[in-house]
Amino acid sequence: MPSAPTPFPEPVYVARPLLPPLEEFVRELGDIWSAAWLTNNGAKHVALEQALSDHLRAPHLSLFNNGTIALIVACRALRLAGEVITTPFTFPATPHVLSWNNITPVFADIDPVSMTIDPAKIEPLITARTTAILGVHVYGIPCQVDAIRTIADYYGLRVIYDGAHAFGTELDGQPITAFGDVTMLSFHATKLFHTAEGGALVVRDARLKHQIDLLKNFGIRNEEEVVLPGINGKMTELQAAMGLAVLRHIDTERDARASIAKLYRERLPAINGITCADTPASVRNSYQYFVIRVQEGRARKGRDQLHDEMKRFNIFTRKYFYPLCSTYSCYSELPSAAPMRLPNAHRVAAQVLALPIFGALGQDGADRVCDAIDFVMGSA
Ligand code: T4K
Repeated sequence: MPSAPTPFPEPVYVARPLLPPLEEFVRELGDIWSAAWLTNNGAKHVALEQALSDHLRAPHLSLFNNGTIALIVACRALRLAGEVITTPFTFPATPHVLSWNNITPVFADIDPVSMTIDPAKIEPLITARTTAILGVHVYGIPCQVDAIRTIADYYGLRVIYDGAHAFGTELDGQPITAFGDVTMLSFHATKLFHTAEGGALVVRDARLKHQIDLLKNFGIRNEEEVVLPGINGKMTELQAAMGLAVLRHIDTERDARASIAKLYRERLPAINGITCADTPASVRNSYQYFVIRVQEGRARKGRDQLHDEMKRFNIFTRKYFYPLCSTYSCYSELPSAAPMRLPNAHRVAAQVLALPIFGALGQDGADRVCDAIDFVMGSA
């Protein structure tokens, strides 16, 4: 039997924030100190909103303090109510934003390959109370946007996309934010592009952006008029400064992640029972996550065992997204949450494992992750 690979000296997580050179961040902070302006649409906020609009080819983009608040505001701006059809295979924030708007999430099963909401499962769930479809571009893999649009148009529904993982994703050369009425992006520290905490909404017209900008600032139109029951969703100048510094480095980070993903794809399918979640050829990958699927029965060990045994090598993989949102106690009593209605989601959630993917891991680090997986899956 081959000897066990050497553990990493420090813990290796699935994500590690892209930290720009400290002096670049300090330079940005210097401007903030000079201006004595810390939040409420300051110069850094204005500069980042413009820079991201250009970078993402998203003319109507509105910054937020985090992606979850952004999504809550998106539901408000579109005046959603009643029921919204969504996926159970996602981070808790997705159904929770519906609950925060007094909307009932209705779970539809996912496509077993793309792992995004299955359009064929949406239509039977539409009722007189349905107001929208909330899809998630999970791991940056786009939803079936054309099929979803066709259903939405036929039934007069709105379409929102949770694009928390889809920064820079493109579909057939078009930015992913071009699809749907609203797309949310997350700029959390663990994301390819980040502002420590942060997010954005991208919409299709200036009128809706104006409405969203009001909603994220308490509904204040001017010193004497409050026109909507808004919330505080504002991004601070410190967050925006981080974003401006990070944005200068994300192309290099993307390239480094692309090399790691290539290496994983070359090595891992050789291990029995492991397949790599892949983005279709028509898609520009966000390189936000690298996810494998462990097929019980074909592999010598199951997903959970692999996850646990990797810790021995100081590698901390994550079961994104297990457990399914439909199994949380706050949702499990919903008729749409019954496991028999969501067979693909249950199967996929039991198979997925997110591996470390961040530039600083390097080719050598990625090789060592593969060695560890190989060893765990090959050993008794
Ligand atoms: N929709 C979807 C589909 C999402 O995935 C998310 C967030 C949202 C909506 C909501 O967007 P935001 O409101 O967050 O903008 C992490 C992130 O906190 C969360 O933003 C993200 N999705 C989710 C997939 O991952 P946790 O609970 O797994 O975080 P945590 O603290 O365990 O961090 C993950 C790994 O990253 C750790 O193993 C260590 C490493 N890490 C983390 C932080 C914070 C670092 O190395 N440095 C750090 O600063 O949720």
